Amino acid sequence: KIKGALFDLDGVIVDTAKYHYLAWKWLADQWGFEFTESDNERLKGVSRTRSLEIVLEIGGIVLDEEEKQRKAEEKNERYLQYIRQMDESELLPGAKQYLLQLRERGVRIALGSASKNASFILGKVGIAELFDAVIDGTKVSKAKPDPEVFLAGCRELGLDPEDCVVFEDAEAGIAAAIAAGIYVVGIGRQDILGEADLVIGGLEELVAAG
Ligand code: G16
Ligand code: MG
Repeated sequence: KIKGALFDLDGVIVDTAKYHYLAWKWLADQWGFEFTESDNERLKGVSRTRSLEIVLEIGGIVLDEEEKQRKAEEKNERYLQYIRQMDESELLPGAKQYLLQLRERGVRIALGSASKNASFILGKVGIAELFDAVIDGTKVSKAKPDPEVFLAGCRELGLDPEDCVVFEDAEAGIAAAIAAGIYVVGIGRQDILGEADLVIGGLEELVAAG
């Protein structure tokens, strides 16, 4: 029986990938190269710093450490302009209902996200109080596929990994859950997330299943 559930944020609870995309594209436009939605797939679940490195690689641009830090900050400022506008309507289908169902069953809930803006976003969409623990990019040093974020989540919930389940939309996140020894449900496409123990289209399928 499951005692704890760990949720990724972007792609599982909200679709912030579109705002990350717009903010990175804004930087790419300034540099004068094309940054496509398919390029953006490579940034999902990846830390801000690593995302910038991928974007620079796509554009063939070389920056020193100081410039990289400045550009990462500029991207984040732009991203914040989008997420400041977020509200409950941006929750993905079934997300809130499923969290409420789990709470009714006494399952403890943690967030396991790479984002440094995770707590802010949970507040904006009005579900911060549904989480017993929030592990995000401000708390971990090793990014997914390292298991650190999910192991820290289990620890904060006071549960063993084998009593928990992870919900993830990114390959790196699924690899992180597997490395942590946690049962993992992939949210998205079977052909991309085949490593997961189970793949579903979205949390609304679990709400329907009851
Ligand atoms: C999310 C996104 C990534 C983003 C990362 C860091 O991860 O999927 O694209 O680069 O957070 O975000 P920030 O710049 O806000 O710190 P997750 O783990 O929630 O899917
Ligand atoms: Mg994700």
